[in-house]
Amino acid sequence: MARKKIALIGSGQIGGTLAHLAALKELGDIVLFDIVDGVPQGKALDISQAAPAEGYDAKIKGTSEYKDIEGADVVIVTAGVPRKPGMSRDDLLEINLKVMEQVGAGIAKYAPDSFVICITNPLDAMVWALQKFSGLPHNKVVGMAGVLDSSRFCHFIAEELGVSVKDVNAFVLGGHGDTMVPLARYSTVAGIPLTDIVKMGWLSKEKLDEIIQRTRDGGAEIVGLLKTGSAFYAPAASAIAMAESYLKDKKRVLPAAAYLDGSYGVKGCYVGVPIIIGAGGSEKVIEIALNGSEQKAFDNSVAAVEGLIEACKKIAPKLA
Ligand code: A3D
Repeated sequence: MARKKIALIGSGQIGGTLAHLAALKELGDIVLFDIVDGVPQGKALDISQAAPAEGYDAKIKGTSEYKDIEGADVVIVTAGVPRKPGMSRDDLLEINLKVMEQVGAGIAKYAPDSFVICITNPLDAMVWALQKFSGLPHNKVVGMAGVLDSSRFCHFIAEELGVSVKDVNAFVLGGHGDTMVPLARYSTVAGIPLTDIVKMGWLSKEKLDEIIQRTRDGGAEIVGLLKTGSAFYAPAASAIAMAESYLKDKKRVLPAAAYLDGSYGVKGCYVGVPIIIGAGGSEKVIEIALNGSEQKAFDNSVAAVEGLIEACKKIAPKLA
């Protein structure tokens, strides 16, 4: 069986890390694409030269031509600009929307059968626009944010309780922004919901609230520390988990920005919800029951995403 092909549109901080992780996991051959000539070629050569030391087999090519992504099984999109300190994800809307138009055209022409994972911010609006610009089916275009946000939540919980991250399962719903909804009731340590862990006195309510807020601000905390650019190791690892689930038909249940056509009472936009990712792409949206305050927080998050989509339509009327 021929190796799978993974195309990475954008070869910056996340793109380079994605290429390295995909190679280490031997997910397939890799094409790094970027408009800045030399960067994808340089990173491809560097990662290829790490192969003998690491012992992986993968062909890695750097390119500035869309035709090289032809036939890709998975396309992961990070093209665009990241945040600088003081900027919100939404400040990137106008510039990254133009980038999505070019990327969508490239995917439509050369990789129309691929599974597309968008990472470019503001995530929920960009994945919506990328699906429109590419014309690929909704189940084949998803956004990566929930795995990352949940991973951050997990890390903070595991660190606070002094337990292995392997035993922590955390859930974050909604848009990837300040309105995201970390769900304590559906987040567990070895199956015990965090709400029960608070009742048991293992974690205080104040500490849990602090962790929830730190999760919401997780991206900004790293932007503030790095000063140039935003997080890239954890975002790349999160997208690779999604790509692997698709390529190996693992049917993992992962939170991701998925197209909602009525579930959760939402129609026509991408929002972070749990989905099953398998060979069919986004195979099923899992609709979990929300209580009053969770529903309110989710609705608030959906409203923020809808606002961004309206802003996209104003900038690019053909999306309307
Ligand atoms: P960066 O290192 O700047 O890489 C972006 C790359 O995109 C650069 O190499 C650019 O040359 C390239 N690029 C720009 N325009 C185009 C174009 N038209 N076609 C192809 N390539 C282009 O950024 P990064 O890798 O750190 O981040 C990439 C994106 O991911 C940004 O929008 C971030 O805000 C976003 N991001 C999202 C998350 C989520 O959880 C959703 C987390 C972290 C970063």
